[in-house]
Amino acid sequence: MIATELYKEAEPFIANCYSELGKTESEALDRLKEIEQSIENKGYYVHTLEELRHGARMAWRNSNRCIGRLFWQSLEVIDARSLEDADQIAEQVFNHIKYATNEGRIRPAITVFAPQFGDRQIRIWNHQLVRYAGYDTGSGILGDPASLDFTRVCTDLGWKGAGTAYDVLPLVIQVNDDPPRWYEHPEGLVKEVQLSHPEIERFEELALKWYAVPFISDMKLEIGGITYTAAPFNGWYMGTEIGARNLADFNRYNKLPEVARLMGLDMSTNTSLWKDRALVELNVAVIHSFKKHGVSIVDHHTASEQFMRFAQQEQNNDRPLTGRWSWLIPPMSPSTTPVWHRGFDNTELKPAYGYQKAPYT
Ligand code: HEM
Ligand code: NRG
Repeated sequence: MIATELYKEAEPFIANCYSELGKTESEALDRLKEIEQSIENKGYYVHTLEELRHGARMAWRNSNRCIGRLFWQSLEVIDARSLEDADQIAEQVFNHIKYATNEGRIRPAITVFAPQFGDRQIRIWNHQLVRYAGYDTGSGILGDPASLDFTRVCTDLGWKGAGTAYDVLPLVIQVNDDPPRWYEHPEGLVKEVQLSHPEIERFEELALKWYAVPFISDMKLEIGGITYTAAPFNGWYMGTEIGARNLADFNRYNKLPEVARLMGLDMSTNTSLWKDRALVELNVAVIHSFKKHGVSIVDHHTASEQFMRFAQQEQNNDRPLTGRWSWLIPPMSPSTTPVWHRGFDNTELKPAYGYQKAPYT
């Protein structure tokens, strides 16, 4: 970004950020002078810890596709901007996983690595810090079909999975133009939940499981014109993400037929609604199992109620509420939630989390 553009982005960010933090206008103006000087001398400016912390929280608050935004102020922001070396970055990522997992009492957190500058950037190649591999075996896909491409990348880098349907992919880190480096997660770091059902005893025979924490690691964080290309963040799961998508989609783990068979449903006709009935019990199992093992999770009804409180809270604070309806409605029984019955303005505010091109394509 050229200098004048950078300043143009910094200005509204500092104004909003400082006003939200209860600082005076003269503090904001002083800071903007300093930023202007820094941009003129060096071509960039460096966020204070306070700006980084509040900026990352504002970006969550501005995430139109996120139903979990009520808790935006509780985001823990870990400043890792001083790290330059892939080994150190990997270690910091593993610290994040441990901190956030917290033996199941999940803490929303983001680790922010050094921002992009010119053609220098840090990238985490994984879509999520923890995700299962997918293999094309020639006679069907083993594991998570969503991971096929990235799994091939890992294999080409020299990684070899155990060959189960739930192999945790390695962490892949690239610093600038150096070749990417891969790291196996330390033993015992990745928490997983085995699925059981509160009434259907034989459910365990399906041997389903999922990892405890979603850590998105391929999005960029943009604050005041500065782009953080490596800034993995996590909250906790909404049950339907696992039960109505990851394990249920026909192009993911496709488990509805197995669940329906176990339940003895009539699968010869659509009119038995066997998919719908299997979907409900699979989702019951996900919520039940996470709770049973003390792992934070929210059901889609509670998440929708929390989102409506967030909407009210934004209105009370005279901030515009933005959202993308098609993402905010949960993928099962959406019309039973209040989110279904209203509309949202999908204007994209900044600071923001954004997509970036995969480094391996
Ligand atoms: C998307 C829930 C925390 C930022 C989503 C989605 C759900 C969700 C259900 C839609 C995902 C999908 O359909 O694939 C939650 C819950 C949280 C939480 C229950 C618990 C605290 C966070 C945090 C951040 C965040 C901590 C960032 C600091 C986002 C973003 C998206 C998103 C950027 C869009 C992702 C994309 O476009 O792929 N969230 N979230 N969320 N969330 Fe949250
Ligand atoms: N649907 C994806 C995860 C997307 C983000 N979801 C969250 N984010 N809950 C999946 O793995 O199912 N978060 O930061 O908590």
